Formats: sequence, C-alpha cells, structure tokens
Amino acid sequence: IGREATLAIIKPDGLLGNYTETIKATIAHSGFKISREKVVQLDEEGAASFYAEHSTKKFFHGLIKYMTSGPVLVMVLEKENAISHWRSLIGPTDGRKAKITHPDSIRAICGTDVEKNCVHGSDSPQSSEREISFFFDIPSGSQRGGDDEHDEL
Ligand code: DAT
Ligand code: MG
Repeated sequence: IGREATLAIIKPDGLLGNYTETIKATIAHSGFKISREKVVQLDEEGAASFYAEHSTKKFFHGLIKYMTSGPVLVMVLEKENAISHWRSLIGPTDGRKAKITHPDSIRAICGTDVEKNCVHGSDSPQSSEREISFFFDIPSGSQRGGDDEHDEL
C-alpha cells in the first residue's frame, strides 16, 4: 500500500469553537502531512453539490444549512492508508454516540450530535478523489468548487 490522500474538513462549529489547533495536533501526531489547505465559505449550491449523494435524505436541508453557516477549513491529508486512518480518528458520524463508544475520537471531542459532527473525512478512494478535486485544482488544471483565491493559508 502506497501513500494515499484523503479530504478532511473542519466544519463551521469546529472552526468557530477553536478546535483547529487540537485537531491539527492529532493530525501531526498521527503522521499525516497536510499537503493542501484553505478556508472556504461554501454557498448552498456548493454544499449541495459536495453532498449530492445525500440529496434525497430528510436531513439534507439541515446539512446544507449547517455546512453554509460559516467558513470551513478544507485539508488534503497524506500518508499510508490515509482514508481509513482519518475515518478511524474522527470516529462515528453521531458525535453524541461517539462520546460513549469512541471517547478519544475527534467527533467525541468537538461534535454535538449526528448533524453537527465537526469534521468530515472521505469514505473511499473514489470519494477522496472526487472531494479533493472539488476543492483543489488537480495537476492537469481542471477547476471545480470555486474560491481558489484562498489557497494555501
Ligand atoms: P459521514 O460524515 O460520517 O461520512 P454520512 O456520509 O452518512 O456520514 O453523512 C454526511 C453528513 O450528513 C454527516 O457528517 C452529518 C449528516 N448526517 C448524516 N446522517 C444524519 C442524520 N441521521 N441526521 C442528521 N444529519 C445527518
Ligand atoms: Mg460520508
């Protein structure tokens, strides 16, 4: 298994609640390299497109409202097994349940409930490729996701 890249997002409540330093310390201690990062204010269209797979779910509207409620910090994390390692560090989707079943996970520390869960992680190589190119230029130069003026903070 070679080096892999995954997309991580610190969602609006995570940024607002000053969890960025704690989360970045976990990222560094766990051996990831942050190869790209930027702060983005998603609009409704962008958030809906990013979460298109959930567009028929009843929580979709709330999810879009939450994800557009303030800026997010988007990062590309690289290491061996980055996708599954980051998913295991963030813990289960429901931040409230995470506090009981995975108390050391990031969502247990900064998540509130199943909607406001503070962080995102790609769930497969296919989604990580799609999600990274949604926010960042890929080397061939195609553009998606907008707001690239705020690249590389
Ligand atoms: P994950 O973010 O763990 O991959 P997911 O892809 O199933 O979870 O859902 C995407 C986001 O949608 C999730 O981070 C928070 C929100 N969400 C998921 N299930 C929900 C629910 N039952 N009620 C409210 N929001 C939900
Ligand atoms: Mg998901």
